[in-house]
Amino acid sequence: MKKVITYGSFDLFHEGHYKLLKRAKALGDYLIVGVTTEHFDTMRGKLNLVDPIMTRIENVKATGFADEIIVEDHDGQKIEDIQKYDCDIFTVGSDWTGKFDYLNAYCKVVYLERTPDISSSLIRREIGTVVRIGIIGTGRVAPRFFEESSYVSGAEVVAAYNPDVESAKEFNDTYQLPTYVDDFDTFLDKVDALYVASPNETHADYVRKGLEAGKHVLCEKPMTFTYDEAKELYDMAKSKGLKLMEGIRAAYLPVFQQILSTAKDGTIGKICSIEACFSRLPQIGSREQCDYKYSGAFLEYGSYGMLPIFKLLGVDYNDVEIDSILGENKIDIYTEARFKYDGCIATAKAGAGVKTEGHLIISGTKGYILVSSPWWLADSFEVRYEDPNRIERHRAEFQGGGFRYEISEFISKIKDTNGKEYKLTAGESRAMARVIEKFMEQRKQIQGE
Ligand code: C2G
Repeated sequence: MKKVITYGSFDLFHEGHYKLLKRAKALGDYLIVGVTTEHFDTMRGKLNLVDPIMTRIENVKATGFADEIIVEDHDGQKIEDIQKYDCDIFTVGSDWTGKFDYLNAYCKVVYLERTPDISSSLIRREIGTVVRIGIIGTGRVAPRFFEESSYVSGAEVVAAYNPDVESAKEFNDTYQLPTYVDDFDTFLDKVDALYVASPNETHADYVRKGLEAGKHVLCEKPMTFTYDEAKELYDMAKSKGLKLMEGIRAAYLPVFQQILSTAKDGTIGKICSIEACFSRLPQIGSREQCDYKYSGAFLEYGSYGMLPIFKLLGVDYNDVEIDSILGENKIDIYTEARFKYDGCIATAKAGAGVKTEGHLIISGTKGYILVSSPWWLADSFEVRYEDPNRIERHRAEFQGGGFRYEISEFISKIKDTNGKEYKLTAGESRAMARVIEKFMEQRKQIQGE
């Protein structure tokens, strides 16, 4: 008996999938179909599938071609399955030509011609599940957002706005966006959602304007400089049924959820100390070095440090002390925010002109979690104990620059109107604004304005 195996997500099951399975079955006598889990698709950077796994399995089953259906949930599983099920042929569509040649060592590999002009992405567009995104601010981060958004199903960047018309035009040309408009209201008409990546002091106004126009908003950190304004904006979003999300990338990386779970499940005992550092040496003349009012170490990177602290210890700390080392124009080149909780001290360190190790250490009564630099872009972490030989290593891969997970979360939130937020809540984001407000008050006193 000739055994054939194939894999896929089979999201929004269509004719291309049907034909592939039919031809796969015809290659042998017995067909095994591996359907991917959501977790596996996230790890391989295929984000925002529409159908849940049970629906996708049912759809494969309904074709009648599969003699057996299995679930694919990790890298390297194909080799295991081929050996375990003693398969003669591995097959997949021609969009993968060459990618699975390494399986020839285990069985015959056949690439079947992909059915043209049909794909899950096209269907998503037809049924209107694509979120049209407009980027505000076409500076350093916008190109990265654009590139990574192309990996998120259901997200499409359609326009970019910048009051500096030349910069917007250049961005439009480079990325060949379908629409170019220099009028802000017309720009808003073209989109369902906004990504705000403009200078820090303009964030809140753009968010407000977007929400007023009925758009969902993903805003770069810091969204506001005051607690009240953060509250006002989140309240406004809620009352209008819109999604508002602060873009602190680390919160959405696959590894971060694992770090939090490990820290909370008792592995390291009671958490007594958290130290989270983020530093970068700014380029000469850059915003981080020169904009002494709205930039500097803490405004640029402080949110990263506060993230694991608020996620693990909550936002009701007893006290916070903020101290800075100042550079030219009294801009902070290094800032530490020390939070005191009952039984725990936590420090967020931010450097823009001072280089620190960019680690995250969560210390407990039984052991500690070490996330090596750069912790905000980690794909692994360690749990360590008194015995230096006892080290538990955890891995959680991510694809690309890690941005796509944040974009994916934004799109999921927009689509899932009832979904509970948990990766970065409005409450945590507001709490960060409260600390930033305190920092800004101290800055004003120091800078004498
Ligand atoms: N397919 C096709 N014609 C289309 C679309 C898809 O023949 N128009 C094929 C794909 O090449 C694949 C199968 O249908 O063999 C399932 O496609 P997807 O659901 O997109 O799954 P994919 O991401 O290709 O996963 O481990 C997973 C596998 O690597 C393939």
